[in-house]
Amino acid sequence: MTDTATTTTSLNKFEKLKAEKDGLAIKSEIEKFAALGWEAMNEIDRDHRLKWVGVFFRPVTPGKFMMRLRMPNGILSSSQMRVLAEVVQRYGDDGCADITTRQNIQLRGIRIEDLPDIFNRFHAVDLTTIQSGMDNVRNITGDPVAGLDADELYDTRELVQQIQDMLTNKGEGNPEFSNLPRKFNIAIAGGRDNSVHAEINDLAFVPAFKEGIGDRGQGIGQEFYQSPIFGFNILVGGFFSAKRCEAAIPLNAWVLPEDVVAVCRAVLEVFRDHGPRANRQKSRLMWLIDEWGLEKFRAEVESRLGKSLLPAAAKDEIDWEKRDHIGVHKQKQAGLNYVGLHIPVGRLYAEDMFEIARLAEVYGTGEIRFTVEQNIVIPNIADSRLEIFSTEPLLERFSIDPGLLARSLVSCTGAQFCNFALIETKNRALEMIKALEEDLTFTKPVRIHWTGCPNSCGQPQVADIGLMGTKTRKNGKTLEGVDIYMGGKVGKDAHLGTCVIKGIPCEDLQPVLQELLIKNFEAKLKQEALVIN
Ligand code: SRM
Ligand code: SF4
Repeated sequence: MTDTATTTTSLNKFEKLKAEKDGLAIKSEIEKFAALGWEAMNEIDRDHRLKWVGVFFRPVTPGKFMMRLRMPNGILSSSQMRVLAEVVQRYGDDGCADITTRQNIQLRGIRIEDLPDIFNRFHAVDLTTIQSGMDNVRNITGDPVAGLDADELYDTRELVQQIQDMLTNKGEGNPEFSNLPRKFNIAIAGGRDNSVHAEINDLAFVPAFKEGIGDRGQGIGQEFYQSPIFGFNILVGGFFSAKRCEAAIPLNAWVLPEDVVAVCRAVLEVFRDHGPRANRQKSRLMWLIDEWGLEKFRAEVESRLGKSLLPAAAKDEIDWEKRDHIGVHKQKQAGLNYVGLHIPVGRLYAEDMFEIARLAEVYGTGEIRFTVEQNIVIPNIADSRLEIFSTEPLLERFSIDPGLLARSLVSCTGAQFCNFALIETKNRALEMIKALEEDLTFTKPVRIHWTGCPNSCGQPQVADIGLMGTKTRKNGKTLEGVDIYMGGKVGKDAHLGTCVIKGIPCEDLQPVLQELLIKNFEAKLKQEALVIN
């Protein structure tokens, strides 16, 4: 283990609890906890270690846990969706699920006594929650239309799965990577529109062609290629935290697809063994890169990899505006379509989940995909089935043609379930969008992201308008409020937005947003539109 980790004299609380017992050890104690009940459990196991198996104690709803799955590339089958639906159905009004900003899903209302049964059911359909929380690698994101998009440069599905298998020992748990200094995010872009937000990941791979010289694994410049060959430029160090947000920076390295898994392993080994562990506010990968400088970091990665990395390709292939995948789109397979359903703020109930599984089977091939915008894509729907598909009642709520504001709305969990939240987000976001769409007309989508606290799970920094929960004062009273971010750009030339207005009380937010939308995003008041017409 690391020089930094072992020589730290005052281990923080989390390093201590990891040093006492590896989080994965909890796997063999689930039956015991189920018999014991949540109130009798040791608090450290209950509140922290259970996160290594994706089970999150929720202080806001004690006794009703959240389970975070892993969905490599955001892909699942209808039978997996049905199992997830059965799990939340059991909890009636307490049970629901949320599609996350990492193309993933979380289940709510879970009771500890049901965990052994739930894990058995998951195992039977190849679902895993392993290492989805605490100091582990989060769900690995890939292109949501991988293998479907005629313009894609690389089908990310297999690579994402291979990385997950390596990191989690095929879902069984891998102690090699279960004690990182902090969480870690990995993304692979396969299309031209950077649909994974590569720039906000600790490690990201973006498509790039290398001219002339190639390397098939024996060192630099071993082979000469007449035509450009495909690979990925590597970005490192992107992250958001309450104290600091950074876009990922180029590592000045390019890899062939077949080397991506090895590069992930090498980067993670370097982070695990040298990443700063003393202060949890300063332990994401970028802090190590700051301390060492990019050259030393790159050299250390190469040494773990056992070979040199080629310099980055001069340009990457991210040259499109970002798509949202909502609506009907032709696939590269003749006669087939993928259809994006808008799931308002990603919230699903058991009956929705059963219905989505049914639609995917009846009209598609049973496959379902999640996007980082918390929506769903159903692929492989034949041209001849589109019309009847569009009459399905579920599409009245999960529209394939939502309003221009609603379609890009993203929201983190917020106060309903998250104890970090400074404000309620999801319900408020929905009400606000409804009110704004009632008053305004739009000519283009505007991406509004809500996040309940500075942890930024709802990624306000990538939005056209980002709203970050805060507490603010008005007339001597403390109220729920937001700091407003603007200027986030996604797709090509992605960059982060910044805070432009601070501390607007939520009760005063609607007119402020209205004005921003009119001034900056070509929105018009409906009244005004009527007058002009
Ligand atoms: Fe997050 C912690 C929810 C994506 C940055 N995040 C949490 C916790 C676990 C806090 C907690 O224990 O209550 C939240 C669980 C609430 C709940 O009950 O749902 C939580 N994060 C989420 C999700 C569900 C938001 C959503 O509604 O979609 C996302 C789950 C993704 C997944 O499937 O794994 C989620 N979180 C993110 C992202 C966005 C991303 O990855 O693109 C970020 C910013 C990017 C990043 O991490 O660099 C993010 N979450 C954080 C942080 C700040 C990390 C830091 O370095 O300080 C925390 C707090 C922490 O880790 O200490 C946090
Ligand atoms: Fe919770 Fe804050 Fe993350 Fe929202 S941003 S889910 S409130 S930790």
